[in-house]
Amino acid sequence: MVTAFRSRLKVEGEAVTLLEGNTPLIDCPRLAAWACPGGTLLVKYEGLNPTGSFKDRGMTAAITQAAHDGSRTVICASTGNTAASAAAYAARAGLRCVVLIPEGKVAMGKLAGSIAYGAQVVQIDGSFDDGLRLVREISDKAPITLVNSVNPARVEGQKTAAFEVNDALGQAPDWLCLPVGNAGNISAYWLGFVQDALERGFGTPQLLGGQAAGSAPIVLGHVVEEPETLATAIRIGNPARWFQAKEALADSDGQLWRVSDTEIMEAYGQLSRLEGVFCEPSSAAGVAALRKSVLNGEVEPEGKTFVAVLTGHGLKDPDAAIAGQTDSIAVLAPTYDAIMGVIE
Ligand code: AN7
Repeated sequence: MVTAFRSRLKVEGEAVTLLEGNTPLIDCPRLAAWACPGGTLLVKYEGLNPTGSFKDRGMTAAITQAAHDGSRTVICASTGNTAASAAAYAARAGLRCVVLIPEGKVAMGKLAGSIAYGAQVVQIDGSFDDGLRLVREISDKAPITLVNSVNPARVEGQKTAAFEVNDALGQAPDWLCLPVGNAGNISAYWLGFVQDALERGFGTPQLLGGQAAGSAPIVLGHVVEEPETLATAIRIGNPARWFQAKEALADSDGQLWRVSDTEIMEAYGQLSRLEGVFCEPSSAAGVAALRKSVLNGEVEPEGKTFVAVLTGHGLKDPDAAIAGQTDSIAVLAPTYDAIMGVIE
């Protein structure tokens, strides 16, 4: 667990940790010129956590608490990153881990993680939302601990990201931009910022969330029965922390945008091509929402500081990066002239 913050988190037990957290906050001036001209844009590169996503912050806390409580088995439903993270921390604690994933909708790097860390992987012919309903029922009826973000320890651990942003900037940013799926992360950031405001006197940012257009229940105000998006991590139609996300958005005077897959993939491409920062498609939804809000005149970027949370590493979803691109990579004769022929 992010040891420096341990005393500020409501979690009991000897830490089950992979030394998560302490991720870099990277200044991205070229991306800022594209997304929020006149403003400063920094990205919190959460893909550099041990299993490649922000989920490790909450998972170290949830598994620490589960082990302390004497649990032998943990379970989660997942679009992929929660599963990989739960699998790793359960392995570290010697607990059994079961993960439910929607068949065919989990990116390769996430599935690889869950398998490598030794979880029991169960695919369901259904959505993430079906999976979450099932694991709630299973954890109610059987002695199995639920480690989705409805578990309060998850949110405790995830708050550390807000503390780190404040530490790095010496104050809260004006805006915090992030993707919204099951809405655990946006809820946790808000709790973290509010706690830091009380305990250390930092201000609080306005929150700016992005939901994929085909999976935007909170923006639309109703459950989406069959969510669809290329950003499979946030392919969620009935978020568990819907109410908390609404509250956080209202309390922070925030905004929540619906961004199309095209807008998400554009932001995803700009991040890696303009700044050398490779995230998975879902992670770019916060940047896409920022650009959209600026283009629509709803956010005035001049002189403002924006932090965009990049929730997962680009290598989680190699298929998204190479889709349609491999055919254009020529195979040449291994000669000087052939190679120079395409460089010049
Ligand atoms: C890369 O792994 O829900 O709004 O089961 O993997 O806190 O759900 C993942 C979510 C954003 C959305 N970016 O965060 C799961 C899962 C990435 C993610 C989100 C997820 P929440």
